[in-house]
Amino acid sequence: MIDEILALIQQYETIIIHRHVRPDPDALGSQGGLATLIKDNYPDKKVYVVGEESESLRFLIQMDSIEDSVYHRALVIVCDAATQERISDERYARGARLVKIDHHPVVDSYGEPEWVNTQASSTSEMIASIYRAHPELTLSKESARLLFAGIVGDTGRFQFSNVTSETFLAASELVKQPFDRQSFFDQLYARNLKQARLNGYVLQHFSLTEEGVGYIKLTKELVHSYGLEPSDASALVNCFANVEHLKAWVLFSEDEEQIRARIRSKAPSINELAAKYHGGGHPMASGATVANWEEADQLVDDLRALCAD
Ligand SMILES: [Mn+2]
Repeated sequence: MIDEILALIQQYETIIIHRHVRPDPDALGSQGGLATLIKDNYPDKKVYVVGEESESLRFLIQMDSIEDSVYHRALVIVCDAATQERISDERYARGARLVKIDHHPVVDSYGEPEWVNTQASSTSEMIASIYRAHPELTLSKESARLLFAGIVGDTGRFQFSNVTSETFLAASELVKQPFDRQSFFDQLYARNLKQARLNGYVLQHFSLTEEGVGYIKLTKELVHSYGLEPSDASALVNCFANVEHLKAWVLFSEDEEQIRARIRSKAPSINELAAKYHGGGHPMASGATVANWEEADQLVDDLRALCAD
């Protein structure tokens, strides 16, 4: 599969790389890491990264803005997006060829080829495996920094169960490059005072049921009262993850149209539950949306039943 994708990259003069909406470090890391891989090794090609900017992750990479006409005869590669509706920038379908690279279970098959490895911790680990399969390729420190960011983000600094020896081998190659790891970690985990205060609120107010389900409901009024936006709340999903007897947990955060549910687990798989609530993801980390707080309670009840088994 790696060779098939490299052959396609060699074949096209223009390559546009997309990833999922509301990007996390793996979405941006795999997108930017792949773009850098191509630029470093095929300097004559035109390579673009597109999608909405993420204010908090701007230090990782900034997006290109391109005309529609650039898609004509371009190769489009989508990283880390399980479904087409999650792809940022709907022009992804306008290229001459569409390729998917992802580590989520397949729920929406798209792309030819579709390279999916659900054993990989992150899409960034998959991109790093291209270098590992082809040691003749140049690995720049910028590419290493981006791919390392994606692996660190999706593994929670190498602590989640998705980490394998492949993950450490990839990371080991990446840290041979002289990027500034200390400042990278400082930037990735930097938190402003407002976020720290909201973190305190979540720790004070989350509920823990006898089945081991933890949950917190954040209304938009509450989040605004801390001077933050609902999207800022997502970073707090793991802030009570280390509490004793916790098996699975949800952070609900209300935005303008709906309530987002970020679901995590250490025991039962929760991606099917997420799918029931218009979402999906990984067995131990998924996202969903509910229309109102009653539906949020239903989701909690379903999760309690899962954890009771
Ligand atoms: Mn990912």
